[in-house]
Amino acid sequence: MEKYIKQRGLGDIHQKVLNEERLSVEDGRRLYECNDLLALGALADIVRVRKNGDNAYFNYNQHINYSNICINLCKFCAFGCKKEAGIAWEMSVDDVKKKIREHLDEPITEVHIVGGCHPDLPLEYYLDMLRGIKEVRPDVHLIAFTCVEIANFAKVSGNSVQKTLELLIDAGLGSIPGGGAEVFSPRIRQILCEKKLSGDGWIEVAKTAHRLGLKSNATMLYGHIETIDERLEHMDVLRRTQDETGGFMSFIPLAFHSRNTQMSEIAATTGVTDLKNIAVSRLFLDNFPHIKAYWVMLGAKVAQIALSFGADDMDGTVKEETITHMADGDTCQALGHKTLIRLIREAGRIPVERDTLYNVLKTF
Ligand code: V47
Repeated sequence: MEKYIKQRGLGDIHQKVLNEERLSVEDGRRLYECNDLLALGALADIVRVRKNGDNAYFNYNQHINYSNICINLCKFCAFGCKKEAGIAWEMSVDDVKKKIREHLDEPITEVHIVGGCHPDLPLEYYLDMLRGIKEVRPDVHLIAFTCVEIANFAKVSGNSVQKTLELLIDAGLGSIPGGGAEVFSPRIRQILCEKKLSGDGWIEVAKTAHRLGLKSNATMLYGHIETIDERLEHMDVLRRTQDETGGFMSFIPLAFHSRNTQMSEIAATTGVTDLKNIAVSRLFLDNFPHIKAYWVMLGAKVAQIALSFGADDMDGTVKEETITHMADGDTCQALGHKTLIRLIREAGRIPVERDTLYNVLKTF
């Protein structure tokens, strides 16, 4: 394998990986420019094994998208809409509790809650939602509200981000999902989502959360108009933040789905691009414990193959997802744990059921 990687001109990067030396942005660029996927996979696999052995994680989770009403109306999003739009919805706390009750007979350990940036729902609504879920299912971990939503709650309620987070934690918030990061580049944000919280703002919320003891994830939306340098810049900001706080658990590259968005002319990402983003992120983000291949966006087959390209996590059972599916993602709404276990086993990995914070619950 060493000879093979050397022949692809990546011998020096291979040496750095073996020595556990940090890769530079220039190294990252060379990795993205390399079209030998197997060489990239072999390199990324070294880091995956070092960090996670042969474990590949999944969890039993349920997604709840409580409202799609959003003031940002990002060009890449088919989910968010104005209050007046025919497709707008807003669940009451009772509706959310009903969704939780629907799955009470299943061993769900995590509820993942995300919505749009609503113009006027009061902070009390979100606090009641967390408390309400805990009433129905006290043991469940609540990974809820992206950094962008949390900044919006702070703005609408007039509280600081720190105070907002403290109130959410009191109400049952357990950790923060990685959405809303998109690509931090101001150029991209100006073109795609100018109303959205800036990259700096997103990082500030994540840092505040980490200071309060919360763990969080980070995403990157790729496959639209971003350049390779913008992807690397995004990951570099995350890597520096992680050096400072250590609060990130996993990085999740999200493949852009263009249908029903204002960018519907953009073709779907290819398998090569998907696997490259998994492999390069595994190599570049040396201080992130986990790289997640989110099957909802990658499709179960590519997500399974991603386990040989640096990923060690497939996310979970999900149950019902609307963000990708409104952009016509063609994966199903839920995967049974048996399917996840089979996908992981056939990839040659050990299926490990985890909780949100990556504590091992069961090894299969
Ligand atoms: O913030 C929106 C992205 C994110 C589209 O933390 C789109 O474990 C593709 O962040 N095509 C929400 N992506 C999903 C998310 C997530 C998913 C799974 C696990 C975790 C985690 C986080 O989806 C949004 C946005 O970045 N998104 N529209 C689209 N058309």
